[in-house]
Amino acid sequence: VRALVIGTAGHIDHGKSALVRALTGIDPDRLKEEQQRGITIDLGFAHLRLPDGPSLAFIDVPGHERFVRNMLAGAHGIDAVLLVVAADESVMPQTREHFHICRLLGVRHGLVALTKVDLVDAETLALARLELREFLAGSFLAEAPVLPVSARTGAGLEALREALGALGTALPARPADGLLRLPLDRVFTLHGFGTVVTGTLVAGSVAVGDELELYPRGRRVRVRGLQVHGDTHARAEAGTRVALNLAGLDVQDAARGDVLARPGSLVPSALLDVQVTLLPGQRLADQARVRVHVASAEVLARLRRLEGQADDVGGTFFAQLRLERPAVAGRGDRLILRSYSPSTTLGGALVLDPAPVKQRASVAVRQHLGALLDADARQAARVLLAATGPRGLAAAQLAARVSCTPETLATWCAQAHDVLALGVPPQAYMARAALDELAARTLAWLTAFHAQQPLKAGAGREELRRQVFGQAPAGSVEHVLARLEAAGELRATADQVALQRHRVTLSPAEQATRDSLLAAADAAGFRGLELPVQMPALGDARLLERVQRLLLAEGLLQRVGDSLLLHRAHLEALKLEVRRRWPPGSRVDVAALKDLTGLSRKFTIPLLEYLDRERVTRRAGTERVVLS
Ligand SMILES: Nc1nc2c(ncn2[C@@H]2O[C@H](COP(=O)(O)OP(=O)(O)OP(=O)(O)O)[C@@H](O)[C@H]2O)c(=O)[nH]1
Ligand SMILES: [Mg+2]
Repeated sequence: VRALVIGTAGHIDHGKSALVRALTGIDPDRLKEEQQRGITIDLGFAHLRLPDGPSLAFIDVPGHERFVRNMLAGAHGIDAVLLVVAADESVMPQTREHFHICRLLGVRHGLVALTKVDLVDAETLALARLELREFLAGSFLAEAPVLPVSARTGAGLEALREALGALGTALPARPADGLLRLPLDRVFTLHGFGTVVTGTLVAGSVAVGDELELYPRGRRVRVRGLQVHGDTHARAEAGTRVALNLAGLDVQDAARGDVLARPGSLVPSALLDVQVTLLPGQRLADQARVRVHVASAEVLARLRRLEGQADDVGGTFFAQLRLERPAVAGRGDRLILRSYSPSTTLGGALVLDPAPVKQRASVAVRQHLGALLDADARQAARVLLAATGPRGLAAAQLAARVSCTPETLATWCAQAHDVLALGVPPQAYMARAALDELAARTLAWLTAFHAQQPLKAGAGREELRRQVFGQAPAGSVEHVLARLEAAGELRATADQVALQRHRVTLSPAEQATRDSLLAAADAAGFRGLELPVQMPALGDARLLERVQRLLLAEGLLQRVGDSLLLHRAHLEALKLEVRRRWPPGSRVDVAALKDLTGLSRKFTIPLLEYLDRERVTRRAGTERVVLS
């Protein structure tokens, strides 16, 4: 069944609660104080199942100007507004304020109930109608039905029910595959159950047994039970009012304003990039302290203007909200801004990036925010990746910042030719342009390295990673090196990287030393040269050391054991000979190798260890097994 969440709106005492009760039979004024004083203080809830029609959930809000903050805790998630105007008073201050709030929240649908018609004559009623039409002209309610009703006599209630049913049928269901978000509007204990929370499921779906995270507190909870309008359900989808019984949470550890979502799916942030829309006549200076209503939460913040002048009246501008404590918002959320004291509604804000970096006013920042404003979630992911460059973004971060599931993001990015996913499943994303930049930086860094270290065959891979890929996500270095290698730009081994065109240039003395060292190693056969190479005949110690390192880097000499240097040719020959003599699975021991090489244990043991390392053999007790 299509579920519709309807919020009341209207001036104090105009009959919102009475109308909800007359429609549903449920008194939304549940607090004793409300019943005694005859006013609504906090949100009230009621529901109505129309025969063959949608299921209607009502969120009844207080009209008193002092309780607008409570109204906001419920108004953020509504599908449609029921604007209640008493025929005897017509449009009043909170009629205006609530209506403005609905517009700023992006509410697109609704009805107008012109109530208390039993108190007025036809002429007054006609006048009220006229005033309302004028008030609503040009707004989303301009064409909405205005239904005369009386909660006292019941007049017009049937027509109102029908109109609500028609509205519910006409509205498309909210997509249930979005990123689960349940902003809490009530937290209480129920005897025998423990902690119960309620809210409007604004996106995604939730089921009994789900592990969720309570944001921004970071607590893990489990859904023990789920109810929709008092009935037990196994799951609920976006657009419904839900009550969850939570395991692992004390009632004092949650509050209105907290948000339940999948673990790791949201990023609490004290910064929000927004586009502010001021109400006519309002102004907001740079650094003004404001109350920000983010879904059911209220947070104090400083507003940093990113464009326009402080004394501009009304209008729209980019800004960054610097919250006094972190909140979780979604991209595309609409916030309400109210003045710090006295609290009046100044305007609204559209969230462009719920977890940005600190921004200062500049042309570049305005362009960036302009691009985010025009983008859908998929394009927004690109814009954010372009802005972070070689740092890339962790998959969970990016998904949270564009408010989609990691799975959806992975699908989009797999299709995008300009985005690279790193890891399976993707752990991070980068713009391909940033990879080009990293590739260029790698080549430049290697060029400089070779110029400084002409005798080194290559640079350490780890050093390259540290110097060039320091901030880049894991996996990006492998990706860039593989690409450059495929393009014939460089050669890379497990721990060394060099430009393809790099050749070690040796002085005549170095060249001579290189030749004699290689010749000596060749002559030494399996026995090798002992380290440190002490052969004054080959040249001075530092020269020798340098050339030896070079030959090691080139792979022409290799280390065996702690102190032997062998010529690569002999080691290759040894491997071949072992394989020739002993088929895979044969057992080889020190004696057999002594026989093959004609050398003592001192040499054969390191040689066997070398063969193990090269995976020619594998140690098995005191022997070796030859591998295939
Ligand atoms: N005669 C008449 N009185 C009504 C009607 N609807 C409500 N009232 C009365 O108007 C008063 C206010 O009604 P509520 O429903 O509490 O008004 P409200 O808009 O919910 O007020 P707040 O929640 O405090 O903003 C009550 O005394 C109601 O009995 C109606 O249709 N006709
Ligand atoms: Mg009320």
